[in-house]
Amino acid sequence: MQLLRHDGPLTRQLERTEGTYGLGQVPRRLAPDATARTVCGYCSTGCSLNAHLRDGRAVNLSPACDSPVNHGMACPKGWDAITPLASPDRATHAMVRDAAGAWTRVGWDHALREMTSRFRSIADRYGPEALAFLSTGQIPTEEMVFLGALAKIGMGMRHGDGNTRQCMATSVVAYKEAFGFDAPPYTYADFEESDVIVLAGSNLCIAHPILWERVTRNPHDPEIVVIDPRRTETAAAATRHLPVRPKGDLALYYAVANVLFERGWIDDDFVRAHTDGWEAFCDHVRPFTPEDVSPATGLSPDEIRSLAETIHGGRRVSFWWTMGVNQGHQAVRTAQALVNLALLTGNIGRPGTGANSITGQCNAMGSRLFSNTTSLFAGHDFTRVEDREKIGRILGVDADRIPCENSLPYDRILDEIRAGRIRGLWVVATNPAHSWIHRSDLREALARLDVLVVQDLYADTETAAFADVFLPAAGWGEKDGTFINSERRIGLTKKVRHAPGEALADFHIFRLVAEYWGVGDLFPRWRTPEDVFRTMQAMSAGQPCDISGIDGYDALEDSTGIQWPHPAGSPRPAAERRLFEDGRFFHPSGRARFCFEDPHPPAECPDDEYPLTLLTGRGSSSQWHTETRTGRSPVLRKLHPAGPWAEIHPDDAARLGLAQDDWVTVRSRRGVLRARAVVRDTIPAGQVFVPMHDAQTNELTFPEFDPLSRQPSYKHCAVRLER
Ligand SMILES: Nc1nc2c(c(=O)[nH]1)N[C@H]1C(S)=C(S)[C@@H](COP(=O)(O)OP(=O)(O)OC[C@H]3O[C@@H](n4cnc5c(=O)[nH]c(N)nc54)[C@H](O)[C@@H]3O)O[C@H]1N2
Ligand SMILES: Nc1nc2c(c(=O)[nH]1)N[C@H]1C(S)=C(S)[C@@H](COP(=O)(O)OP(=O)(O)OC[C@H]3O[C@@H](n4cnc5c(=O)[nH]c(N)nc54)[C@H](O)[C@@H]3O)O[C@H]1N2
Ligand code: SF4
Ligand SMILES: [Mo]
Repeated sequence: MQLLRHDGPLTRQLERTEGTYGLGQVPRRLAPDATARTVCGYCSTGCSLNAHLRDGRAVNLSPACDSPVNHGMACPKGWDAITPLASPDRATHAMVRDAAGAWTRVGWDHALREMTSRFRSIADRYGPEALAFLSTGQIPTEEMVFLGALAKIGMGMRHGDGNTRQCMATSVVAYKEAFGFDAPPYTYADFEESDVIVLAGSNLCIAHPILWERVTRNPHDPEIVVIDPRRTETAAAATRHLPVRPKGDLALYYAVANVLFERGWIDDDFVRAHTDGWEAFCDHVRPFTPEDVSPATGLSPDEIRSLAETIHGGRRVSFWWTMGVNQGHQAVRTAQALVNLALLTGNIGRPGTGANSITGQCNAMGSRLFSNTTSLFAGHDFTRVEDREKIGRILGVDADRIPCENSLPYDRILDEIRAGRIRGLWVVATNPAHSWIHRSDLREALARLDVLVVQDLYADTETAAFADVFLPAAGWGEKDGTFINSERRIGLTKKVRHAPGEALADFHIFRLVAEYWGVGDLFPRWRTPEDVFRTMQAMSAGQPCDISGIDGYDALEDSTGIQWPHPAGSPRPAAERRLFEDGRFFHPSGRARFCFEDPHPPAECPDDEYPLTLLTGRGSSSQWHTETRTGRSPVLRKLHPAGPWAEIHPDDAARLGLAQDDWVTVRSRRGVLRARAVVRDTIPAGQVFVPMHDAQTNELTFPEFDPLSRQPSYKHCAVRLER
């Protein structure tokens, strides 16, 4: 079978390295019956897994015991990660839509010509700004680098963003402003070394089960405070639950700071030596007394004071947050309010401390640093000429080819599509027609495009339904590369089986698109992911995320993953490291900054017509997002209730005469969801929780965004229930 008719040097080389898709061949570098260490491709915990090969393909997985990440543990998704890959409905061939709108199966040559010629005619007519891409936190960093370089330097695109906007943008901005760089400071050992653990808007038991296992290994009998409107699995297992009113966090953390100042419970020496802006912050929080904020937070003044006392009483206090904080209308300031508490009390840079944002996807951290979307490679700045020149030199391209402006954020890219100014879109490893906030807006935008290219493992996703060209991709386990986990650990993920049919690694798809676009020679040194890794190392030199000291993939293979930074010439890194041990932050002054702002209510609050607040989030540890992968595993499907469900307080259920398991309609001003009622007092009266895994959920959500991070506020809108 001939892979490609196009006869450039890259395609010829690709055929040599991949063969005719290499079906049945032994993956490179591995013996046919080897056990290969790899990193899980679902969540950002980054569990180390052993893939057990028979005749050259992985038949089973087990958690690695010697890993400092997971200590021999894995959650159901990790154990069963092969099943979705082996599913018979994997996409095996490229497809294009015919004039009648039906899919036609085509070869790569046809699909790539179709994609590049249609993109080219848009660029010729409207300029390259009329093309954009949306990518992901779920492919190896090397693939992100290739896409970022190809799209923005090779093809001249200006705009490209990723699903990390839906997820981590808030933490990125919060850290950049507070610390001077997007730098989560912790190492997972901190979960075991704290005597007080504050989990804000994080359902660790469900979303990061192995990190919760790390908490349970803590020998210091820690106080575990969960701040979440719902009594989640995590809250139920904690020592204290503070059922904050939705979006009451900002006022709450300011009130805690107020108490700390009032009582003189701040670490004066640390604050004076290592921070800027604390006096102004002290003035700012003065009006936020526990009494005043009690209604907005839904907590009693005593509960608020007691939280301050607990923080003061702890010697090693760690603050952790996830989407309950990041997805909000004032999310950046809320994340920074937690950072401020850590700074005020000197709880940073020591074991068991930190202001710690937990990431979501396996490689969200890779995307934040290397996808060339919101920042230029390795945390550089598109708008700085020195940065463009440095990156241009390393890539061997003229710095003038690198955009000198930042990309539009995701929601603005959609606005541009609606306005007809972006006409061609390339969607890689994300399913926004399900996951985007108020998804009907996005679906309407997708329908307006001249050309939509979707690159995925499966052709039946909600987003692929809108595509004109579909490119079949190899998934996790079917390609090599690196992921960066929540604690900044870079680990190798490996090809342990072959992708089905003609599906190719995203890496190779990008190389082919480069060649078909006529810019294959821009990246002559990038034949393998490891070549790109070497370039990433060079780009990172001198940055806070410097990884120039890692001796390529061999060093990663010989270790249990290496946390950044590891600059060239630095000593062999310890297994666990945290940042800021010397009290120096990344601002030029070396000091951290207090950042703050007055709280205000979300745009859509409950009223007479829609009297309930809708919260959304993860439903179970066996479901992953839009369920393209986990939905294909019979085992994982058995581990959660079938169909959409809505968690409803008994009082709200009684008012409607709803019983357990009854069908209920959840209606917002924008759409409806039919779900089974789960009636229980784990949710406060006046609130409803719906998992994000059903596509209808985002029919309901209200498109409000944090003004600084442009992250969607998925966890607040008004709904009503109907029988
Ligand atoms: N099983 C599974 N694990 C996953 C994922 C998955 O899809 N499935 N996805 C991964 C990804 S990408 C991410 S980003 C993480 C997300 O991990 P988490 O953020 O832990 O998960 P969520 O359920 O989205 O939200 C956490 C909690 O925020 C609460 N919350 C809602 N509003 C507020 C509020 O105003 N204040 C506070 N304090 N809390 C609030 C919700 O009740 C919810 O329990 O999970 C990762 N892990
Ligand atoms: N209501 C509500 N909505 C939410 C959230 C919420 O809490 N509430 N959370 C938001 C958050 S935090 C996130 S991160 C997003 C996630 O939203 P999405 O990114 O849309 O969700 P996924 O299902 O993970 O989509 C990943 C897609 O990539 C494909 N894929 C997987 N691996 C590969 C690969 O190697 N290559 C290629 N080409 N494709 C691959 C999968 O088949 C799937 O179609 O959802 C957001 N949406
Ligand atoms: S906790 Fe996360 S990284 Fe670990 S096995 Fe589960 S999904 Fe994979
Ligand atoms: Mo996420």
